[in-house]
Amino acid sequence: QGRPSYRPFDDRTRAFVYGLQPRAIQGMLDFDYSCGRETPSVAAMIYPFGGHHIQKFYWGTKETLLPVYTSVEEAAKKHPDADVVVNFASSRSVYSSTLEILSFPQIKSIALIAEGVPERHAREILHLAKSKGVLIIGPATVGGIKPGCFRIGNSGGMMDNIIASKLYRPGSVGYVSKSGGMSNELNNILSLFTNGTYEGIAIGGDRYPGSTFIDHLLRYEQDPECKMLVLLGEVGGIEEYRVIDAVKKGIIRKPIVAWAIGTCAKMFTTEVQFGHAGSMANSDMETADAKNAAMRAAGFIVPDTFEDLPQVLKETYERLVSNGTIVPKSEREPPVIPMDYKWAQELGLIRKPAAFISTISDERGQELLYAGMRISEVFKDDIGIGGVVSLLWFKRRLPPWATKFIEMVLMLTADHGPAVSGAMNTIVATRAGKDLISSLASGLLTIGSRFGGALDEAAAMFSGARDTGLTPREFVDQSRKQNKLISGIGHKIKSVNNPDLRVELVKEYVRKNFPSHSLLDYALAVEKVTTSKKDTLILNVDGCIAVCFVDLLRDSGAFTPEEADEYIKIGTLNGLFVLGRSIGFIGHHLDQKRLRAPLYRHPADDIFINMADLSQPRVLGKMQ
Ligand code: Q5B
Repeated sequence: QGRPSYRPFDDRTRAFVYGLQPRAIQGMLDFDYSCGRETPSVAAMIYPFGGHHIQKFYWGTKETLLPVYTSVEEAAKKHPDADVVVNFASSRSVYSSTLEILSFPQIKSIALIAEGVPERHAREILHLAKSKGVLIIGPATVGGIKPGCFRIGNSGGMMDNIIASKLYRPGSVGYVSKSGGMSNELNNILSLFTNGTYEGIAIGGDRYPGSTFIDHLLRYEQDPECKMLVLLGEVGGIEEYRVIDAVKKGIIRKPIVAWAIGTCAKMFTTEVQFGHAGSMANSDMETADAKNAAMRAAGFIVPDTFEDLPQVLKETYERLVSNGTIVPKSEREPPVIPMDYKWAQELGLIRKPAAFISTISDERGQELLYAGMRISEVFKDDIGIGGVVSLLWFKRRLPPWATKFIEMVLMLTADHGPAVSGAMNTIVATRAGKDLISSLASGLLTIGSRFGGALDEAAAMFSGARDTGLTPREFVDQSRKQNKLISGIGHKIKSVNNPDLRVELVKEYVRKNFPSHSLLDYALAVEKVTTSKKDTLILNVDGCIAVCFVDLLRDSGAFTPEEADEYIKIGTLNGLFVLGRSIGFIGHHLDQKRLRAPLYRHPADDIFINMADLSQPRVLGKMQ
């Protein structure tokens, strides 16, 4: 990409992120934006599962789309400018994915984030990468950061940390450390005591990192923009000695401040493994003290303690400024990075009205709640489906006689044979090849004011008539005058002589268990009037359930009069029929499926088609 080999990342670097890591990618894009980059550093994601798609990210306050490819090949073909891969593949798949990535010559650097990569795999990757001249950072690392240019994954921490450490613009100090956490600390110290980080790499704590201290320090040595080096080594391994050798041989000549962490190891009576896989001294020369002494002897600037590191960094930096090696640039205003909504909310900086209010259930805690009742309690108290309906529909526990009544209604209305309108439509839809939900919906959509959906209107009409003091006869006469059918009265096949036993069961239960059933009594008096005219004009199942439910709402003591009226108005009662009959409709659907029933076509001889008055086509509009 026209970059010198010592500078693998600059402000035009474009990378692939291997794995679905939306948070890390958003962090990289926020960093890019803070640096004033014109194009996002992430060209695309590579994720072998789930198909080719796109994902949305923020670019400053605006939004941008990034493609997700299923193969490195496709990504490389579409984005020949990308030469870095940040590989988030797990320890299980990092080996195979990195081998695949290495087969594309356009890729010049790979950061391996996974921890726990088998050492054999790490060494094989390293060997192959070396032969192809590819820089490997990691495994077991956050990666690194090139202020003002490019951020590998989550390096540098949260955006407020990035801004505080002035990583949105380059400084003059190149460092290399093992740990990502210590890198953050260094970024902070360098921003306070020097003009900041030029580039910082965390090589990772494994025994066989893909690149080591010397690889990066040699790059910094060659890079004219990097004026001062920092090495933050640690107990274990001998990589620091390779740097000592380079300094001794004059290959590294830039001032180098260094410290090996782990000097406290001598306090322990046995050898201690410090966090990283490689951080254990296997010989005297691998101790932090020995390394610090050797580095000091070779001419490194080594503080007496880690606490003195900021002071020696400051002195070294000021010396480079005074001898003109570093010319400090004027600071630019830190960029304003839009804060993530969630984060701002967590900090209590913003508030927003909720788009929905919900008051019946809550699944956010450890246990699902129905109107405040734990699901385990629902079963412990054995409240049944009637109890669940009372919680979710009425937000309260109704007395057992009421919940039993709800259950009775659901059982009574569950089905009324295949001939009723809703069951027919369910069956026809099933036989047309529709699935369960579509067939059920087809049946449910048939429920209307004449079939099954007369409960609310019946409740309103009967209670309205009784409340305004109409006698049953006056009510019937008034309805006739208004040309209105009384909802809840009349049935296609049931009559005085062929009574609907479902209605008888409801009446019997209500008379026995309800504290009062005044509206039922009123409705039965109305029925007397209507059946005297025609014996099919009985109080039907819809009407009977409706008036009894009004008695329940008004006289159970569980509802205020206003609540009782509201439940009638908002269509609660039809819900009882809908819920109950869904059981039957599903049964009819399954029945037809079991029977392998073919497509239904209504026999033509059962349809009277009359187009006599259409024998001459009608002319619409004016003919010329
Ligand atoms: N007349 C139910 O009609 C039906 C009258 C009336 C005053 C009335 C009809 C009606 C109100 C709605 C209602 C729920 C359409 C019914 C249900 C669930 C089901 C279904 C199942 C199940 C029946 C004949 C004469 C005419 C009419 C007069 C009729 N209804 N007068 N108030 N309500 N009811 N629906 O039998 O003088 O001869 O012109 O709309 O409550 O859906 O099993 O099938 O579980 O699935 O066809 O039980 O009553 O009667 O319309 O020929 O009328 O009676 O004015 O008088 P029919 P029509 P006239 S339960």
